[in-house]
Amino acid sequence: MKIPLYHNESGHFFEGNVPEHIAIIMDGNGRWAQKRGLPRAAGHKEGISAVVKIVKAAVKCGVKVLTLYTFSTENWKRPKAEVDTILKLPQEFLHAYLPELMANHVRIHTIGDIERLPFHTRKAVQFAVERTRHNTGLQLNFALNYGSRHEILHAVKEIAADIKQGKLTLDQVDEQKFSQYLYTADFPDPDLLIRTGGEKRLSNYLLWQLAYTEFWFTDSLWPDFSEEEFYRALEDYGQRNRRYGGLSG
Ligand code: V0D
Repeated sequence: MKIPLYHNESGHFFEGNVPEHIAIIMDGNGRWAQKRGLPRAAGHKEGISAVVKIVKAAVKCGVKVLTLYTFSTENWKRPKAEVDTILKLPQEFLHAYLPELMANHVRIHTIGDIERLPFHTRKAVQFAVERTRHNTGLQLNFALNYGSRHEILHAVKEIAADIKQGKLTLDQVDEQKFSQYLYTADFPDPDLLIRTGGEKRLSNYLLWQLAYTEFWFTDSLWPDFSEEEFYRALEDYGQRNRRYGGLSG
């Protein structure tokens, strides 16, 4: 069924099903900077503006959950100076935009192994999670030090430990139970995955959760990704016929 969707101040207007949960791989920040002769870090900073823009657009469209890939377990392999700059971005972002997010009722959460992040990063993020805990609007998840295979292995080990301790039986382990051991336990699976920056791969992102997800790719580098293009992705999603492995229509 098509739900008449949305129109904004610029009169933009379209029909379709709004994805409840959107996951985004925000790729192309470093390349955006290099193309301009700037250090890669400048691209990451520019990426923050795009994050705010897209969060607000998602709020307007009535998206319920937005999960952004901000730092993967593989990103530690980058030059130390770049990693250090990236790990200061949450503070920068929250200092500039937390009041606006509060005004928009956004609730912040993280997925990933945040214990391994520097104290200053963790502190800033945990403060934001705490501040926004009672907000009831868009659920905004930042994947921080996240890797999907690690998440899955971690779940397997926790399940094994619970079975060993008699808290769980092998018979009880089904897909739904397994999902509860993932970082995303509280959220529905993503309906739509957007990847910017031209690459067409998953890069160890939400492997279990993306089983039936629709994918949408663009060559736009993340700092250039616009509200308009975001709406195009939603419009495109709204036209698709999702089958979940079965047949319909
Ligand atoms: C760099 C483009 C916001 C993608 C956006 C530590 C890569 C800018 C956050 C953020 C990053 C995270 C948690 C939070 C509030 C904001 C962020 C990182 C990178 C990795 F509570 N942008 N951002 N975190 N980039």
